[in-house]
Amino acid sequence: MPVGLDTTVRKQMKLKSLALIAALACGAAYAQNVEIREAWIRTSVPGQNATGAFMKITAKDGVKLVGASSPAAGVAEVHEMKMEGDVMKMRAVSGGLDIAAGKTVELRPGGYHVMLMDLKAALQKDSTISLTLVFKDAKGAESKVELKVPVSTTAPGAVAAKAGDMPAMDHSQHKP
Ligand SMILES: [Cu+2]
Repeated sequence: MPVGLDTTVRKQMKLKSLALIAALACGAAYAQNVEIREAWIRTSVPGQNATGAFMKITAKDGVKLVGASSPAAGVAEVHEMKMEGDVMKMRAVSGGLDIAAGKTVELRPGGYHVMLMDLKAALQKDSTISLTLVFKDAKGAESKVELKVPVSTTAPGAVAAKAGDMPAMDHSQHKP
């Protein structure tokens, strides 16, 4: 009886470690399932406490964006903007932002964004900021995506589409 018990325990332990390896392998493949394009972080001026990170997120399997972090910010949160009466209000997305399978969700000014708060320094144009996004799959397993995000005054798509308008826009946004 004691021998049989011992074998059972050992079997369970083996199973557990196999499950862990499977989870890790899954996490790696899963991170590749999440595609992030056109990420950018808006510049900030000295003394400014917060700014936003924007991007397009696509996932082959449905996921939720549940969190973020960056060495440039004390706090990073997934936010949404919503009209409440005549007032545009911003708040943390509770329970995570749904990224439906195969659909692209755009984080953009005036909509969903990753809010970087408690900024440690002004974010200069053309610098690069590390940003980590945390996703959760349907089973609740978390995975992280590490990004190097350019700091800019406008979205990368807007630069390409409105090249002619850029100098004026750049200038106005550079005023401290
Ligand atoms: Cu916000």
